[in-house]
Amino acid sequence: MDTEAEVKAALLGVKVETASWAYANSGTRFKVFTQPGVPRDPYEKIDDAAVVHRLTGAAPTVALHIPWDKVDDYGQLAKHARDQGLQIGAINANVFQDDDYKLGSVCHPDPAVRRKATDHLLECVDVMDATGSDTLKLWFADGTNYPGQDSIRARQDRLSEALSEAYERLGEGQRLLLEYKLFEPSFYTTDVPDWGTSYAHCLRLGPKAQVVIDTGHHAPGTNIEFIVAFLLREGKLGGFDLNSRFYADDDLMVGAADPFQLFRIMYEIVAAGAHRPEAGLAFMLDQCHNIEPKIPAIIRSVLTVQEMAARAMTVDTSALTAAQRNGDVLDANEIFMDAFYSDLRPLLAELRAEQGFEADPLGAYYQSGYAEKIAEQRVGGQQAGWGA
Ligand code: PSV
Ligand code: MN
Ligand code: MN
Repeated sequence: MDTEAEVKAALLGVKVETASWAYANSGTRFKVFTQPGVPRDPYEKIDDAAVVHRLTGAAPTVALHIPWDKVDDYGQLAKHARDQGLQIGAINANVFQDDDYKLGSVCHPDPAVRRKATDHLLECVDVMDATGSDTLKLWFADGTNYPGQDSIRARQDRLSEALSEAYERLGEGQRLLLEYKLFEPSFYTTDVPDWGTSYAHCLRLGPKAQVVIDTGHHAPGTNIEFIVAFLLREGKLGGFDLNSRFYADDDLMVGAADPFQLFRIMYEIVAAGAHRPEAGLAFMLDQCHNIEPKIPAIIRSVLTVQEMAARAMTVDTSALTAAQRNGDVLDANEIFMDAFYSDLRPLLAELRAEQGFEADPLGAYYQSGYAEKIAEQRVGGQQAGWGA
């Protein structure tokens, strides 16, 4: 993009989806640390998401996880969101927390368990209908721990069957995103371990099925931007679960471990024109704020995504293309790095102020008294699903 005005206009289209569970207490299997003021129900999680959007102007949707966010009336919950300027984002299915799922959910050897799991996926589409969500997000903890435990091939057949049923249930304007993860909780085979497996299933399902990349779900050293570029070319990338990791599925704040990786991912998105809202890429945060205050951490994460998107937009593409064509390796790399090293926080602050949002959302949050208010009003905050 050539001018500052073009970058600003493009940035207005980059929106980040926050996750309901990130506002709740979380931890590891060793300990869940509770924090003051944490939401007691899904309504209060939406209240917190609304605060993040009011301050940043960049987080207009919030993802739900069912049954973590189970309520009697989903229409009412969606209205509660709308009244505060928010929409319900992806509906995340949860087929990993019941005792029945010890050997898997949709890939379980017992057809009765598979039926129960598939019914939950269908129920999640009902939640989409009731809330106006257009995205069903599926991650399966399915897999095996020991060689010989189950048939790898039969499990793929069972997966395919359940996915088809969920896919057929999707209505007009609704889509399914299939998330992959290398390992955990299964340690020998995982039924959707990588983007290739997810891609193959999505391809077979049809145009309403796309891959979602959780940035924490790869083997160390995996080149995620390559996966991004490839899937975008095929029209099969639906979105991201953004977070960062040092070791495995750490779920730390996006950009904390490797901001350069986030920049490289954003560059591929911008290069493909997929930062535009019409491309339908969902930039979701899937993070756990175990030891840091949650709302400020989420605000910071939203700003980090914007910051790296902004830097990616300022790559001098004509100079880069010329250098690439000339085979000028050093020049090409320097042009790329120049954009990565440019600090665009002032531009983003200016843009926010122009749009009537906070130039300094974090400062404004600390001054707003919201943290003190919720700490006083909310006693016995909810725990996200982890570590229960
Ligand atoms: C699994 O590790 C995962 O990334 C999936 O997206 C789950 O739904 C999510 O974590 C919950 O945080
Ligand atoms: Mn995820
Ligand atoms: Mn994960």
